[in-house]
Amino acid sequence: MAYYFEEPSRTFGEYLLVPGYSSSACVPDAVSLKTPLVKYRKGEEECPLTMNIPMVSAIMQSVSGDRLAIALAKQGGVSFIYGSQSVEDEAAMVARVKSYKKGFVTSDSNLKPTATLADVLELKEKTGHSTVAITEDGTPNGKLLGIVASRDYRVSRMSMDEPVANFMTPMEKLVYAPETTTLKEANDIIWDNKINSLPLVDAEGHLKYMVFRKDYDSHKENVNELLDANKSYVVGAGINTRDYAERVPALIEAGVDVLCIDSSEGFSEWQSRTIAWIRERYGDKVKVGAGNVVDREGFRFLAQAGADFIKVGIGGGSICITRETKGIGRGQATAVIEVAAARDEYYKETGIYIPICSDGGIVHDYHMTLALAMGADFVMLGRYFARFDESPTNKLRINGSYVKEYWGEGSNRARNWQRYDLGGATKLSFEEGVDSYVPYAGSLADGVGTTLYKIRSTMCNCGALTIPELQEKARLTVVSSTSIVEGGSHDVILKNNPNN
Ligand code: RVP
Repeated sequence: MAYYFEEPSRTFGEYLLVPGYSSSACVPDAVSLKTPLVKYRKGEEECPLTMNIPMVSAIMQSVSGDRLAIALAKQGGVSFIYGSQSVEDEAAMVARVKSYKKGFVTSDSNLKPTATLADVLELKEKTGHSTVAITEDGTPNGKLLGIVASRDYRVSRMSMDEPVANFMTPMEKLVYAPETTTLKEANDIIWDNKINSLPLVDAEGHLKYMVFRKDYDSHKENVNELLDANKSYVVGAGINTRDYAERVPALIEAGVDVLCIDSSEGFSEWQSRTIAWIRERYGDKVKVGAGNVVDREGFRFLAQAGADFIKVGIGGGSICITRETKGIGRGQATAVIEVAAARDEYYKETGIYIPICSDGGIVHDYHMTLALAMGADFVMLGRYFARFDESPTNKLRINGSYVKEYWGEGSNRARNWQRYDLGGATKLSFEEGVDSYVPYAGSLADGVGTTLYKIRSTMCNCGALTIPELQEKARLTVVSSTSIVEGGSHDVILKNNPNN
C-alpha cells in the first residue's frame, strides 16, 4: 500500500514568526549573517568555505552570469554560474569572475565603428550603461578605436543611421592609460581630467578594462565581500550528471571555488556516481553540492554519497511547473523543516555538519528569514536575482513599466535536458518551466541591502544575533487563511491604488 504522510505539506506563506524577547544589544547592525556553504567536522576551527550572507543565486541562464556573480560576491554571497551552456563558455565565465580586478571592469557595452546611433540606444536600453566602447571587432577586448558617451550625441538632432565612427570620441582625443595602471592612478587620472571613465589598453591597443568614476566610492563600501585567499571573488558553478568528466576539470582549471550538481530531483544513482567520480579524482579538495531533495531519505542518500551541501526543493520555483506536469514535489516549508531535522540527526550521529540550502519559492523577503529559522543554512534564489541590473537578461518596457526576462531551465527556451535527465533521451521531452517577465528592481547592491536589513530586523525581533541562534530561538506558527488576509493592509482605501 502506498505511504501517506500524516501532515499536509506547507509553504512559507503559511507560517509566521512569533517574536521573542529582544535585549537592547539586539540591533540590526550587530547581527552576523555568516553561514557555512560546505560541510565541516565538529571541532574543526572553521568551515572551509563560509559566506558572509545566506544567499546564493540560482543555476540558471536567466540569473547567474559572471556579472551577477561579481555583484553578489561583492555583497558576500555566491553565484552558481549556469551549466546549460558549453563547457568552454561556462569555464570562461568562471575565469572572468576569478580574474576580475576590483574597480577594473570588462566592458559589457561594445560596438563596431560601423554600428549606428540606433544601435547605441538599443544597447544602452539593454545594459543600462551609457558608455560604449567602440572596438574594431565589437568585442570587449578588441582594438579600441574610441568611446561613445551620452554627451557625444543628440537624439533630437541626429539621424538614427549615423555611424558611431562619425560621433565617437576617437583615440587621438581620448584619455586612456596602459593596462598596468593601478586603481589609485586610474582614479587620479579620472579626477585630473574631469572624465567619467578611463579605458585601459595593452601594448597593441586592445581594450582590457574600463575604470568608472561612479564605481570608486562603491569599492570602499563592500565590507562583506567574499574573497578567496588570492583576493579574487568566490564563485560557484553548476554541473550535470552526464558530462562531468569534461566539465569538472575545465571549471577547476578556470578557478571555480565550489560546484553544484544541478538537477530537479537529486535522490538518484546519477548523483552518487557523479560525486564518486569527483572524490576518486580530487578527494575532498573539490567541493560539490547536490540535490534537490525534499525529505529525510533523500538527504541521507546524498549525505552518504559525500555531498558537501544539499539543496532542498522540488516544484516550488516561480517559473517551475513540475508539480503541474508530473505531480511530484512538496511544500517548500515542510521540505526544509524535515531535511533540517535530518541534517541535525546526521550531525549528532557522525559529527559532520552538512549545510542545507532552501532552493526556490521565495516570494517575499521574509520568506528567507522563515527558511533560515526553519533550519536552512542559506537560500537559493532565481526570480529575486533575475530582477536586478546585473542578471544576464534583457530589460524591457511593457505597459509603461520596466521588466526583465526570466525563464526556467526546464522551459523550451533553456532546453536544459540534463537537469531533468533520468538516463533516457538526450533531449527535453516536455516542458517543466515557463518563460516570463519579472518587475525590474534596480541594482543588486541596493536590493540585497534592503532585504538583508529586513532579515536582520526580524532576527532582532526574535532575539537572535546569528543564524544558529535564530534556528534555536525561533518560534513559528501556522497561520489560517483569514489571518493571512489580516496580515496585509485591509479595510482601508489605498491612496495609490489605480482602481480607486
Ligand atoms: P525561484 O527563486 O522561485 O524563481 O526558483 C528558482 C529555482 O527554481 C531554481 O534554483 C531551480 O531549483 C528551480 N528551477 C529552475 N528552472 C526550473 C524550471 O524550469 N522548472 N525550475
